[in-house]
Amino acid sequence: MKEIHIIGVPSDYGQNRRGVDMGPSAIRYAGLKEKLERLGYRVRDLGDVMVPTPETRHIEHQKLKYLKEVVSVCEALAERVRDAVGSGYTPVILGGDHSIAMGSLAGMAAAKKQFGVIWFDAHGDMNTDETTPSGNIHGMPLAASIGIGHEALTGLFGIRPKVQPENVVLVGARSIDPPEAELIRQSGVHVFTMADIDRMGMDAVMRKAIELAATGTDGIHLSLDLDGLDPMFAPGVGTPVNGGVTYREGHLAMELLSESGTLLSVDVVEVNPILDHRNQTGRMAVELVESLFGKRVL
Ligand code: Z70
Ligand code: MN
Ligand code: MN
Ligand code: MN
Repeated sequence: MKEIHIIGVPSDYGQNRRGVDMGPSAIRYAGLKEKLERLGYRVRDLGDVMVPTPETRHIEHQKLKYLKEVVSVCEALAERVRDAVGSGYTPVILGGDHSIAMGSLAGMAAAKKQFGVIWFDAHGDMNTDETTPSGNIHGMPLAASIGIGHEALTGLFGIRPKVQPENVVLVGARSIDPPEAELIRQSGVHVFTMADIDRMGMDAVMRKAIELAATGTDGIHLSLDLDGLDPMFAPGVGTPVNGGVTYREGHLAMELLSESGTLLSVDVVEVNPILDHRNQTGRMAVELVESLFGKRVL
């Protein structure tokens, strides 16, 4: 069985609400390492990527807040991911806000010829510095990773694009800004909204998503934004959006991806312990990762 490497990225530079920087702690505290070991894996925790303290920094760019810090954190993460995957390990990356996924995907692009991405999220994360309503870079990482947006983000780690849009699938979308919707339509990424999940069922959606992300690639990176789940099950996120994926649909999605045998790497992002209730969202994150790595009832 493959060895798992845990990498923490305690960064909240991609959004303005402090608290997601404590995500890696909350997820570790919920027993991530022990529970993966119980499933039979060798697990190494590599600790955290260095993240500068926000109180020592200031915003230079209103449409790309904390650009320098986001880029430096992502490049440091990219090196760790490239080295882990290059040595045959499976990285489990703990955010932090979703901007860190640009680093995960940069590292994957450096290690693999071609890979697919399943982007589990209430949001599209397909804004650019020209469409952003907030200036928060966590609303931009998917666009940047397929080569759309400011060159400081699209050219991160010297690779552009990180992933081909035809191998990218959004799952759980229900909150998209109008100009962002236009970019999504033009980009060629695949989208299964909550309405699609209601109509088709999670089983059919995930089977299709896995096929789209895996076709012609070496495997799949899962980018798991906890706000994709309904706030009933994951209240500790910066931007809760009603009408999300249920507890059971979430586990089913992880089980199907696990059974496909295509998983290369995963990031778990946007867990905010300050907004959470007794670490419910941190525990949910660990449960989903257990299903993703093969935990079953019987
Ligand atoms: C909005 C923006 C967002 C969370 C991504 C929201 C972005 N579309 N929020 N992830 N939690 O500001 O770009
Ligand atoms: Mn996101
Ligand atoms: Mn989101
Ligand atoms: Mn957020």
